[in-house]
Amino acid sequence: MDNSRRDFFKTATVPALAAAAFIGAPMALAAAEEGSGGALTEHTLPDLPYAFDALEPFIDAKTMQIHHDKHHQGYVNGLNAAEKALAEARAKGDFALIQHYSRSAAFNGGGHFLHSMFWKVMAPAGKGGGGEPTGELADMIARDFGSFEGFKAHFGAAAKAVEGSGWGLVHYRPADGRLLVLQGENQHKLSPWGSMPVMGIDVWEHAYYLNYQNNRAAYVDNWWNVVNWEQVAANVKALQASA
Ligand code: MN3
Repeated sequence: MDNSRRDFFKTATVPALAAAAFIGAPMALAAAEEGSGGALTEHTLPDLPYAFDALEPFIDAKTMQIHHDKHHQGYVNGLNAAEKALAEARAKGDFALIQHYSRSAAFNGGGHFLHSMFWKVMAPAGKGGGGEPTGELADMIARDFGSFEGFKAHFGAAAKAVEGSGWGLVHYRPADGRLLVLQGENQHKLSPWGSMPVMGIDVWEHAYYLNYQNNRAAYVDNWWNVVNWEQVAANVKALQASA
């Protein structure tokens, strides 16, 4: 191997994607070792930006602790394992388990991405959480959904009606600069290409069952009290800036 190629393997770094900054999920791209199958990113669990009990009474401390420390950590571990297995498959030229690890990377990657966003688009009620969006975000919502009340009705209905485990989501679509309300199943299904999440509510049972049991609708209705609209607006701005 010539020296320039060797230097590439030792020093190559790739600028962080806009999505990484926008979500705030900690990750570090390591330089690729020769023969390793390519660079690996180490994903790590982000800290919660508030205490476990900060969202009470709307989301209880025990749910937040288990959700962040156990469920989200599980997706981080699963994503790291899947990406490592895919690199090992490339190194060996053995793709016998390609379907398994591709699916696992999508599921766990979706879980890590969406939970990293979820913690940040919430804040304690009355201290950054709740109320209504203002400024440009308020104008976009009125333009794209008719009114804030229309948006809330659409989003709430979508979140309540997700079949099984999933998410109510708001995406930003750079091609026409508008917001979309979507349903997501599991951590990765039903999402169209070409748009990015800027806001979402986790409606897996692990997100609400201790406090609300089977009453997902009450959890979704109460969630408006902890939405951090400033963060949602910042997520939209970050995507507009990177488009
Ligand atoms: Mn969850």
